[in-house]
Amino acid sequence: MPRSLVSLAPVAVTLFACVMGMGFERIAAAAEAPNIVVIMADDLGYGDLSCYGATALQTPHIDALAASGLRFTSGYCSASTCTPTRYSFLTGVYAFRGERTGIAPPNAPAIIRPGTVTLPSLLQQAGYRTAVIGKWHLGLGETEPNWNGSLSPGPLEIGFDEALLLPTTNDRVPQVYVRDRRVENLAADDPLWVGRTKPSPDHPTGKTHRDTLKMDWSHGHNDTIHNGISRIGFYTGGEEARFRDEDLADRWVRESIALFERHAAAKTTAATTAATTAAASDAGTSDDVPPFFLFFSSHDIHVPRMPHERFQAATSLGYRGDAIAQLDWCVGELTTALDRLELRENTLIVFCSDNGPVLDDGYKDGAIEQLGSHTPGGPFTGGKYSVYEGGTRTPFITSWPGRITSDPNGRTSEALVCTIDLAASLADLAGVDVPAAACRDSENVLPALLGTDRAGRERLVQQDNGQSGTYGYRRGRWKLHRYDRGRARNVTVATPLANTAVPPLMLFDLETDPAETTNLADEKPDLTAELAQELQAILEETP
Ligand code: NG6
Ligand code: CA
Repeated sequence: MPRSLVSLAPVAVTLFACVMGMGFERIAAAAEAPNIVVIMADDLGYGDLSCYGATALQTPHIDALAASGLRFTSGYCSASTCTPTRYSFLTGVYAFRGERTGIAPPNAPAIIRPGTVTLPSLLQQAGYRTAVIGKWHLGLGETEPNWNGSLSPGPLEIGFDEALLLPTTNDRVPQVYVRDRRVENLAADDPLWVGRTKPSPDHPTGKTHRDTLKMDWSHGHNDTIHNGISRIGFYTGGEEARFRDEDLADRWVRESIALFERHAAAKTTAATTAATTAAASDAGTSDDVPPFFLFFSSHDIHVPRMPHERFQAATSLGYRGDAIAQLDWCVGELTTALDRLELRENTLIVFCSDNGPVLDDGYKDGAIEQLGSHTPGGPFTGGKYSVYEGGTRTPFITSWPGRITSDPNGRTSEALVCTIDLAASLADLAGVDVPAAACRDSENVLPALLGTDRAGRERLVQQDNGQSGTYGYRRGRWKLHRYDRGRARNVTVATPLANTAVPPLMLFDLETDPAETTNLADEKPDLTAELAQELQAILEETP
């Protein structure tokens, strides 16, 4: 049992605070709360895991995670692209309410401004030690990133105690790690320059040096070349700071396990200190070490899909499948480490994706040619860039062996939950109040996440990108599509750039037609109008 801080021996308090780098008050609230790990995959579709029905490849570690907890069949991310989903995940606010919440370019400034109440800031307030490891893609810096100086504001200004980042996306420049506020391993005499135009006439690009590439591009992605792959945007310098795409997953895993180990070591130290502080009968115990929140933000399976050599050809699906195998390996490494350190029982793991699947997203990596009978979106239509269900209904798994009971056959939940709900739900779990005006679109669905309630939220707005004017709106079994521009993208998962003409409003019955094939708007004009009004009211809602 955690002890009252009032009775903690001063020496022990100082020690814990020093070990975890935090103040006295932050230890208090969270003493009994579990560690939290949110694993967010990139571009992973509903049908991409064997526990969600894939047969062309196996994902044993993610399947085991699902078998140890709950697998959601109506788990969503809030948008079908990365930046808006991540914005909503961290802030609990729909992306259409924010500014610059569309897909962020390489030199985007910090999109979530300091002072914003966020999931990590709430958890910090509850006493958690918070970290983000992996893809960021939410901008850095005041007006643009200062690549050679302090990359502030960034994650450390909105609630993370530490960060190891892929600053943008793996297909956007630059290919460097950012540690907290600085580019890691940046040599003073080799500054990093990042820009939108070719820096010199002889600067090699995917267009001029196409025959040298180890993976060819199919659309876009033909600017600066790094690691034999041309990217979106231009950069020079920072040679020592650059990573190999093949090594990203290993780095995220190594860094995460080191974090778990630091936590376990702090617990051991605290327990030893408590035992040797004989004079204080009610001294602190290892329970007083603050829990951690880790946002494990995998770059897999975003393009360029370039998994480590040991995963190349691990599946018959080409690099897209091999990247899924690598992602599955990551999950296995994390859970194994938590088991080994005896932290698993008291750690809630949430596994999710930032948007639905895409096949050719700019590189010729065999995703279409080697697809065979695999269906990345499972039973759903559309994928990344789309408000059809395939765009946002994605794998969603919760596991907490100490709290969520398991079932050898795997428990499923039909509750409607979304990554946007993690802010309010995890704040509740950590025992901290969300200020009235904050995280306004985040619903507390904690009972659904823990499997004690089958309902979840009633309605959800889905988006494709920041402020695009394209919306999906689910209320129970009904799904409304609204296209202010009369065009839909990526109606089939293999055609991300296709712009299909569509009516401004469509209505589908997800219960009888999960693939959204039959538009019922003409048959049910009243219901269509009612849902359109509800959606409009949410769009216009002011705090
Ligand atoms: C698009 C890119 C795509 C991907 C996406 C962002 C082109 C033609 N397409 O603009 O390859 O980078 O942005 O993906 O450049 S996300 O998952 O980070 O949202
Ligand atoms: Ca993505």
